[in-house]
Amino acid sequence: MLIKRTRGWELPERLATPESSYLKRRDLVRAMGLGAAALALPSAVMAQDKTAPDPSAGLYPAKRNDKYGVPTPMTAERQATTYNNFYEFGTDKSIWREAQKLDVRPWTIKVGGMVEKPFEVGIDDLLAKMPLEERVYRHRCVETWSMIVPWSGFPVRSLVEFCKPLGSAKYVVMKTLSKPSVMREQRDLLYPWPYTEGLAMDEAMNDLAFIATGLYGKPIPKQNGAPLRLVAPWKYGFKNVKSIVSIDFTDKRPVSFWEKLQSSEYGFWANVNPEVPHPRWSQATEKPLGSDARIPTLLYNGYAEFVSGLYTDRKAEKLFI
Ligand SMILES: Nc1nc2c(c(=O)[nH]1)N[C@H]1C(S)=C(S)[C@@H](COP(=O)(O)O)O[C@H]1N2
Ligand SMILES: [Mo]
Repeated sequence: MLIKRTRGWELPERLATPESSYLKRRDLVRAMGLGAAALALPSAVMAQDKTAPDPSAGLYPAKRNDKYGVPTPMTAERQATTYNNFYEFGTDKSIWREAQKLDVRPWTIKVGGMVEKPFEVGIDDLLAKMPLEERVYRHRCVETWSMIVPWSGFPVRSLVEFCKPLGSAKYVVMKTLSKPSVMREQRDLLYPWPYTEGLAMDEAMNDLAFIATGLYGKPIPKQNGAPLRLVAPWKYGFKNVKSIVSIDFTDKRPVSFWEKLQSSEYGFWANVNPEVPHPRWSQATEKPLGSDARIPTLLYNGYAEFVSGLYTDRKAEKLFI
């Protein structure tokens, strides 16, 4: 236990694994003669649909909503679906294949806490009730890689209204599935599983806050958080909890997964700000997946006009960590 405990200190370092070292690792795998499968990535990703057809496949592509802009250039699908953070399946970026072991049907979401009446809902029943649309959003990981992808899904606001929270609720808390038999990293009890994230109610009701159930006009791949994940594009990527199984309303601010591990580096608000460095690296620029050149990072990840009003009365908070 004591030896493992030091790993806790190493975690934030591993979180920051740059894309370049991941790519080098892949070159190495290829050089060792194991690369054929790695080279056939896109078809392998698509192959999952053939064995178990996704009952929601017919819902996509959804009509695009361009009210919040359509940033360019779009990241290649192959990049966004083979370079991922999903620690439940492993701590490096190449977990997409391991994540195929996740069963996403049946999938039940539990709604509880400060609501009129707790209930459960299956993902396909939920999808039938929600107003599906596509949005092209920027995504900015705290590690400084970024992407621009077309999510399909529905506003968090629609989900909140469906859950009927009490007026006294101040936060919505979402958690990832617990399943150590499949999510092997969950056997490492030094992490505060299950992955937990939350938004203040006014953030959740903001137009931009989104639940993604699709990606690139298809059901969302497992590695990207199937069958539903949060997308709050003005915040660092770690807020965007994947493979959600519970939604709770509370009047106490939740402590999220990364905040529990290292609260000096990862906080509750986690809004993107190029002028506020991470304690160990600058946040001024970012590297789009698939590109060699770094580009400037934008305040609130380019979404200030939609969200800065949320924070005018919260200036005393650590808004950008
Ligand atoms: N359950 C869970 N959700 C998670 C993570 C994780 O490790 N586990 N990683 C987060 C981080 S750090 C980022 S940047 C995004 C990555 O999403 P993507 O793999 O779809 O690009 O997922 C977020 N959601
Ligand atoms: Mo991230």
